[in-house]
Amino acid sequence: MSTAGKVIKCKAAIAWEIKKPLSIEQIEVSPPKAHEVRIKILATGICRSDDHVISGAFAMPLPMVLGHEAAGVVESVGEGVTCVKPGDKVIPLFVPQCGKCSSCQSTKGNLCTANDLSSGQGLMPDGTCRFTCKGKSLHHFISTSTFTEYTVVHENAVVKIDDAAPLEKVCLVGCGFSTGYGAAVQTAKVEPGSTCAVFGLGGVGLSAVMGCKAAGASRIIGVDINKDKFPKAKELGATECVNPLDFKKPINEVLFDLTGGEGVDYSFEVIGRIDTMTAALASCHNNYGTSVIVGVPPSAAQISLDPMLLFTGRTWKGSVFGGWKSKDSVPKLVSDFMGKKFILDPLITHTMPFEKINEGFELLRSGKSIRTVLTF
Ligand code: PAD
Ligand code: ZN
Ligand code: ZN
Repeated sequence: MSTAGKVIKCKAAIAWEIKKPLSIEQIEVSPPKAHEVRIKILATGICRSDDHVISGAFAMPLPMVLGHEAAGVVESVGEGVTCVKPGDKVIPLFVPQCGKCSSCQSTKGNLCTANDLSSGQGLMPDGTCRFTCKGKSLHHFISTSTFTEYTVVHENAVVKIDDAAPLEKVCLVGCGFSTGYGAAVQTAKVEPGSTCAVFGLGGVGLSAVMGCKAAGASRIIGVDINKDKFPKAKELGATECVNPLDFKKPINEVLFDLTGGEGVDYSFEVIGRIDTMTAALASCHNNYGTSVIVGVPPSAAQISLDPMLLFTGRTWKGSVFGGWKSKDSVPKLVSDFMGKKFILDPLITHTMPFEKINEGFELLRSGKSIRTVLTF
């Protein structure tokens, strides 16, 4: 029996309050309105950005259905949707691509103005919600909301992928892999022979390591306070790893020592802390070094720094979703995965049923997982 046009009752993990476990409950998911798509989610990864909302570091209106790194199948479409049809395998896009705004039209940017990262309203573009639980509306998370059996997204925030793609792997193209890899190959444009430092060796940082390697970097220095992350970083391309806790000196001085007083050509902050953002900037070459902020900054945080760090010529950039224009790039990245141009398996340390979502978050917080993929 078709569910199109009807309200679907299904399970979702709800964040009612910060610093509390997610609660799995039955919710009602409204049919998609015009230019919207309802998706049956089949696999979703747990990313630190979801945890930043739970911890309160990334302030969002609650209650909310979190999750943004996923893959699924289109259940039904609203009026006027032509980009996907029921049955298509798709990836939701936490950075939409409307094709019309200045960033979509420029070759220089990817952060479509239709994104809900900067304003964090937690609503569909028409200002309403498609989820309810016990009579209360639930907010949407950054145009996606994937910790649910069914979600509704705007057509600008979903793209069809290869029918043969394994969803429990390519869900990582929806965030972690593409973000880290793109920060290196696309935002920084790492060149062959260069020296790079990646701060934070989680799922996103390891993907940045892979990007640096693919771009031909000759030295890739992994930086993490959890040395258990080092073996995998080396397996994926890090030429050496350092633990800031092993040194009395600030880590930027350690990196200068390691590079004969030059600093690295490219550094990446993939943690989400302002002290490491400044340390990563200070670690790169004082004249032509480039540092890229990938970690989500804590809401309302301010950075103060010695302007000399920038005056001498360094470049400081941010990178959201690896600088990729999402609709154009996600299907290509999935094809590249299918063509074995990169691997995702080492990033997926755990796969578990959706019901175990809180266990998945505990593994991330304790530093024991890279990516946990939840299946439905
Ligand atoms: P993760 O928690 O798996 O990895 C973070 C790593 O940083 C861990 O290995 C930690 O041990 C390490 N770490 C923590 N504190 C320090 C420290 N002081 N010095 C050195 N290392 C430290 O997270 P993730 O890989 O899922 O995400 C990393 C960040 O990237 C996080 O802030 C997340 O919100 C952000 C992100 N940004 C985008 C984007 O589009 N810019 C997308 C996805 C994730
Ligand atoms: Zn993410
Ligand atoms: Zn746009």
